[in-house]
Amino acid sequence: MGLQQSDALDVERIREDFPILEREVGDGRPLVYLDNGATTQTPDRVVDAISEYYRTYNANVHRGIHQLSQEASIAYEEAHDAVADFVGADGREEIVFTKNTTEAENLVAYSWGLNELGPGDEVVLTEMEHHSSFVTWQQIAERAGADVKYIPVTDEGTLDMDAAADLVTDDTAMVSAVHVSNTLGTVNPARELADLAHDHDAYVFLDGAQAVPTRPVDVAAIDADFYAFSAHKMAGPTGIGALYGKEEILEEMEPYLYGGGMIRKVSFDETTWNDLPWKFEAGTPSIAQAVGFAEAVEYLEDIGMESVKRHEEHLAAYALDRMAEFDDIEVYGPDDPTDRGGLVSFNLDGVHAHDLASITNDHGVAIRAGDHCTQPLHDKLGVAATARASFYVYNTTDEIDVLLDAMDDARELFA
Ligand code: C6P
Repeated sequence: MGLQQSDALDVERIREDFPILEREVGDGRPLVYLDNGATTQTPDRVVDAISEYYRTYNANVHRGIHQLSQEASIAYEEAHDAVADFVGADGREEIVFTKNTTEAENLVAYSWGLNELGPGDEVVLTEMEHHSSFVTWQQIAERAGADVKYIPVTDEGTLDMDAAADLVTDDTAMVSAVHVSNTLGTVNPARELADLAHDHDAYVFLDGAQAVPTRPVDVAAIDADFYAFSAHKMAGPTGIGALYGKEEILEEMEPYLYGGGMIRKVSFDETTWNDLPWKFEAGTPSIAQAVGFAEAVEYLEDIGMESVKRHEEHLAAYALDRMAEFDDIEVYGPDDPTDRGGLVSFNLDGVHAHDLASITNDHGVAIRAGDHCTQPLHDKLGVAATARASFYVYNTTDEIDVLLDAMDDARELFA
């Protein structure tokens, strides 16, 4: 396949890092992987780092005096440093490794929310939240007797910040918002949301699951109190994600899970907690995954996150342009590609998104179809499902053309 280069990245070179992209699928078509919003592919050097861990220094961390345990502990701790550095946190104390973004949301909702929220308090979400934030805060607020409000999404697919200014009041205890929407692609004004929350002495939690993989993120510049993301959406392994939290807030919070590793001293009468971030990392953690996470972060740093962002915008702009050629394609989210992450959700007239994804699959094209874990947003859009193409560093405009060609087939089949 001739590769269309963006001026931002040497895509042809990058593709060599991902042998999976050489696969053929279906009836012998080259794989066109456009489901990166769900999970990205993993470059060889991340797989190699995990493999090297298992082959040469596999041991439990923070428990052993022996050399392998020391080596594993150092790698595990340094992985926190690498991730902290990547998002502009002050240090490892502010980075808690979790299973994924979802667990990071639950950690804060259970540990902070259940203890701090009560009747009269309000949690402000957005209508475009992923279920990981939506359901978690909805349930914890209900258990705590607090109310939940939603910042509306405008017809352009952006947050209605005028409405937000009215919704966030002195009763607000938490504003929890997605940074980049996994459905609309909208890039929300993270700093503005943080300032709004802080003006009312509330905390802000930003869901960066789609943001950290695709653009430079600086949690200090945003002034986020909490910020969450998953390694598997940023060239890293599954099974690990990160919660950033301001050190002084994490210090004050109760542990989320109890057990080994998170304690300082246990007696028959009382237990005291370990230092940050270990206070929030009970039990044997995901050590190999942490090693892979750190390698993924270094891989992305080597590419450069500004370049990743420009490449994502380039592909989103191309996809939006190509789709605009057809009257029967409805695209959801902002028109301006610089206002977007590198993903496009859409529907083809008369073809259910699931059927469309099945037909594109026959062409080797992997896209996602469904509600993308944003059912309330889909209700608001008035559709049960959308199809979604989401891009990463190895994708090309040629691949977007393959998707559009596959959609021609769908038109013919359903005509
Ligand atoms: N979105 C998608 O295809 P986890 O599963 O915990 O790693 O990430 C959850 C999550 C939270 N917030 C946003 C904005 C997300 O996009 C996701 C994961 C996937 O869109 C799976 S539903």
